[in-house]
Amino acid sequence: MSNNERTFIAIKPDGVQRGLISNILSRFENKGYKLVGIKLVTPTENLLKQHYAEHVDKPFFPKMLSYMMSGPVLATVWEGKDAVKQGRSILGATNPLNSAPGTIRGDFALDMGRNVVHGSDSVESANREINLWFKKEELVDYKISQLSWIY
Ligand code: FUP
Repeated sequence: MSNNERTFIAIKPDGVQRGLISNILSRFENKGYKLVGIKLVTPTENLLKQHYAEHVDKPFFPKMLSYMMSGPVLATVWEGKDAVKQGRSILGATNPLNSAPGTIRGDFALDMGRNVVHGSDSVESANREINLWFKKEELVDYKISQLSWIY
């Protein structure tokens, strides 16, 4: 168990355009996670092909690519206990039909192709995705004293 596990969470173009940034960031802050990286990026095809390497040959990939390139994405990195698993549960299931109310997708999404957010699905993919989207010097290290109420 470590309190400094990191996960990559991205607010996709629909989430940014719909004005959901502050609502989504609040959920991670409220839970007790520490923001250690944040930037707006309009992803290139090359970046997305690496990010979604496992999906490049899937039939839905071209549509997903144009959706993901349609505007800025808010790329974030959050740190804290069980960040990857907790991050996935804050997001809700990939398919909004299965995502519970109270989760981000359960509250804001109806369509799998417009599901508002991305979150790493394992510690390994988190490390890979963080390195892909961020340079080392873009990630910060700092202490939040309030965290002693959470841990
Ligand atoms: P996730 O780990 O939640 O990002 O989900 P997946 O890796 O299974 O899928 C990646 C993205 O592909 C999802 F956000 C939605 C999209 N997708 C489709 O648009 N259609 C599909 O049939 C499957 C996935």
